[in-house]
Amino acid sequence: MATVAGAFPFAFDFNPATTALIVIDMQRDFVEPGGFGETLGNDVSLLQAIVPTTAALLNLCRANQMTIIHTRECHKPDLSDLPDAKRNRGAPSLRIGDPGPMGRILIAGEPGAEIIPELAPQPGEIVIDKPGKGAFYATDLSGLLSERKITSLIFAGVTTEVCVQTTMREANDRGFDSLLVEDATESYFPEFKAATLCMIRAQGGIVGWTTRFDDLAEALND
Ligand code: C5J
Repeated sequence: MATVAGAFPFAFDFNPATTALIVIDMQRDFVEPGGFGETLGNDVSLLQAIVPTTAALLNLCRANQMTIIHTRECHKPDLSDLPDAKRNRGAPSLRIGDPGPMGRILIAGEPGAEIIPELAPQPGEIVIDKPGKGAFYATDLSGLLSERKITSLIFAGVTTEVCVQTTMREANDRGFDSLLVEDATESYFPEFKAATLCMIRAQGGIVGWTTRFDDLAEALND
């Protein structure tokens, strides 16, 4: 067992053998200029700032033989898994499925839907393509976790208040203990990230726990 003594709202105990790291949607479409995030009017440089810590987190969990899962928010090329409500929402300069500088926006197999090279999955790591914001919706994630007897989840990725928070809430309702690494997650809106961290750990950890990367590393390196 390991204990993250500095976690909020209180210490987080976990067994690395039954814990998975889930890195949410660190895709070129969200993190690099020219992708979906920028078409929505966002400053993607904010998200680029967490790449070194997220890479260190991946390496820490790999060194501790933990299950590693990466997710990608993307849709089938025929858009059969894209509800009109999602495609037509808002006024982006390019919609999901439209051709952009990195191929069709958020479409599986296109360059923009790939995970950024700095955080590329290694052989044997699980990659889940998801059509929703939550990683449990319309995917094999539940089955993959139960096959591996996973009971705790460590989260990183983007964006904090959308796909990360949605997936943590889905995980919480399914009985997983979830820990979010504060400096390995980011939002285009710093105030939304701050609010999400508060919401997760409020009321005695109503959704889960949060921690700084260094406190998690200390727990695993002890
Ligand atoms: C968004 C995500 N923000 N990965 N997706 O649309 O959070």
